[in-house]
Amino acid sequence: MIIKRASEFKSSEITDKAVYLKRREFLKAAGIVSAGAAIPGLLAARVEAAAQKLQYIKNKKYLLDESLTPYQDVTTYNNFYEFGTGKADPARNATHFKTRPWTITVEGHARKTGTFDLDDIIKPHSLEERIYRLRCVEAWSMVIPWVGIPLADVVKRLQPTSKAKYVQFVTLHDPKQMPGQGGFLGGGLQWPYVEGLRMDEALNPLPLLAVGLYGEVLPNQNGAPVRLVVPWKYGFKSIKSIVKIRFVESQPPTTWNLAAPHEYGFYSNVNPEVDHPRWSQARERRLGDGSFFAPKRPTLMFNGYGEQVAHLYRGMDLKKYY
Ligand SMILES: Nc1nc2c(c(=O)[nH]1)N[C@H]1C(S)=C(S)[C@@H](COP(=O)(O)O)O[C@H]1N2
Ligand SMILES: [Mo]
Repeated sequence: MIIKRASEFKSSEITDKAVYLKRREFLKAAGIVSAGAAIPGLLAARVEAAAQKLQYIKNKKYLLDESLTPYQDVTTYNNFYEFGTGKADPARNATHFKTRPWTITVEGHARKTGTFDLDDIIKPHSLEERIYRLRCVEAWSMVIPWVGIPLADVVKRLQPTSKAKYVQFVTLHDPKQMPGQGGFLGGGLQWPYVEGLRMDEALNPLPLLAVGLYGEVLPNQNGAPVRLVVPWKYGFKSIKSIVKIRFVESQPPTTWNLAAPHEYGFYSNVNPEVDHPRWSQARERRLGDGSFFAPKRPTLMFNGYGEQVAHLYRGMDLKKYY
């Protein structure tokens, strides 16, 4: 008990400090030097947007005794192919992405279907913060204080029927705003980006529908205004800028599985024992750990969330269902 309390205290302290440091870093990065320096209109607008605070409670059940990945790394090294395939592209190309008004359309086997305003799906007063690892299939990982609500709460409220065996998620399709959807800039993926979870995975307490990180509204490059965070699966399951939730009977198609079925399966559970055909998944580089050449750390089964999710896959051959 004492240990638990000590770690709770530590983590919340880290969060606050990181937010503080991050803002200083942002100001530095934006070239805003010191008092008296004139702030050009555009930069001032970006500072304001980045500082849009959220109201939330810290969920002390979801803390980690690991350092948080600095805000700077979390928001400048991204995968969001709608804005380009380079890690720096999303931060550069998503600055003018329009995230309000935003609706989510619910379709398929559920009692509550239709188009809802984002604030009706995720009530602003019900937000919580959870610190989760997220590991990209490309063997880098991050530790982030996410702000959102459990996906399971939303799913239950929409009242899926017994025919709903899977939940599919769809990203916005808007090539005018998302240059990657227009041509080769998006790496040849099929649009819109789609993802899915089995119903019992969607009802597990871990997955979050996130609207923020580090206590603030999600930066566009991180999937604003709402994205999934499924911490025991490779990062590509954590679909960004969601506009549609569908309750379906059979396993839905998913973007990376469509693009390269031998490399990316439907389940995509983090598993150090099942290598990607072109590289090992046994170790990972933690963003913000220093240089690219800093020692890698071992990847944990289910990204360290086995206690909460291993039962979902009991009896399944995880080499076959990768
Ligand atoms: N719509 C959409 N969602 C996406 C992606 C994408 O290209 N498009 N990339 C995925 C991948 S591969 C990862 S690792 C995470 C990265 O999230 P982050 O940029 O917040 O770190 O987003 C995922 N969600
Ligand atoms: Mo990823």
